Amino acid sequence: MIISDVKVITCCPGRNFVTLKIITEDGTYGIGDATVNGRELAVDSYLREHVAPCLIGRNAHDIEDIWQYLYRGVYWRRGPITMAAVAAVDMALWDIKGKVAGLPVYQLLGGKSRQAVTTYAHASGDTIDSTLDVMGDLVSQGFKAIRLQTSVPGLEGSYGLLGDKKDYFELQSSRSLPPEQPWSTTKYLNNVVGLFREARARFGDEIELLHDVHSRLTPIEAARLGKMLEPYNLLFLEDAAIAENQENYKVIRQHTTIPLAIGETYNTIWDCKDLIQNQWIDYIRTAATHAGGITGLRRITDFAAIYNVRTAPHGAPDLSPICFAAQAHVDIWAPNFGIQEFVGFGTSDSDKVFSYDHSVKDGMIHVGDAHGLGVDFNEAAAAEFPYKRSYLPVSRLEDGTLWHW
Ligand code: GCO
Ligand code: MG
Repeated sequence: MIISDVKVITCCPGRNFVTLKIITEDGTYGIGDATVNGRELAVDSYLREHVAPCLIGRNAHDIEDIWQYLYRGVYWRRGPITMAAVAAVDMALWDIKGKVAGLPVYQLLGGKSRQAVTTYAHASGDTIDSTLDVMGDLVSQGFKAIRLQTSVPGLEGSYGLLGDKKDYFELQSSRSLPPEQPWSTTKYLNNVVGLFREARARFGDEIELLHDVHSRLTPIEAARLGKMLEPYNLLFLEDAAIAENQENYKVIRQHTTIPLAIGETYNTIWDCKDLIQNQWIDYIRTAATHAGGITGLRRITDFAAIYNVRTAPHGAPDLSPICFAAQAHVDIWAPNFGIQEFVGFGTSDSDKVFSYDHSVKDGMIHVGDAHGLGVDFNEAAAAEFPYKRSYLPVSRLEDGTLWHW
């Protein structure tokens, strides 16, 4: 299975996606996702200029050796751009191996540990009431776990909400520079607990509730929020604070029993080693695209299992359907799988470019049995949707201080 061609395609069917296609001499191909939201062309160029030439002539079956070659062999280890490139290569090679073996990738990992993959959906709105109306719709569609985000009164534009109602919540758009959003911890803390109190009053105690702080609190503020939310039994509180210093989570953990989740921006096991080993978190949210592909996720998953940490892979819309497929295979295998974030497989435009062999019923992803990852990429359709520069927003405190978005 000698690799004879490598293509990098960056397209924008609604939002930007970087896709890698690895082709072998007999025409078998595999695809991988390398999208880094707002920095797409950095990975595109890394793959095109630095990775593709090293892949030609290698045996596509040597997934582990190629992973090590691109990670350990590169001197400049880790980082979002390098690891997204490694991830895309890794996914494409697992796709090829599955196609050659005549098996879905989950079978190569060890088979199914469950029948289907439980997901959580997003409900958001301008008010607590409208957020809970969205939650009601999701519950009636069969979702059993819902992430709740609501506007903060007095703050223009909050994380997790539809911006101008056309773009998804990150406000990815044709704006020429990153949009700015104000932040006030006091205003947020005064509002957020009511959202969960009302949700429990309206929907009872069985439905699972989640919330994403998007790293805007300091560790001690996060600890306080954890205590305030304890009565409402969240499945987890996500990104309660930044953990560049992993000991931040020791502070939070000392004060609250709320389950904690983090990891969507992490690139390798080293970003979460202390968090996991010290049992400061309950869910690790690394994504296949950003943490070294299926091989990277599998390593983190096995390590986490030893410390009772479960997986909850990132599932935002800036991960392409290829990443969703890769994660679905890992999710259905992982003995310590927790829950998969899910915001739909795509839009009508992205469906012209990507096709997939998975379905969702009653809030669960049913993984198909197509060989490989079970996802495909239409190059001709992608050419109709050229790349458009876009940025994530930035956040500032009300006095102008730059804050964590
Ligand atoms: C989530 C994430 C996303 C990120 C986005 C950034 O939990 O789904 O926080 O909303 O903001 O993926 O690119
Ligand atoms: Mg998040």
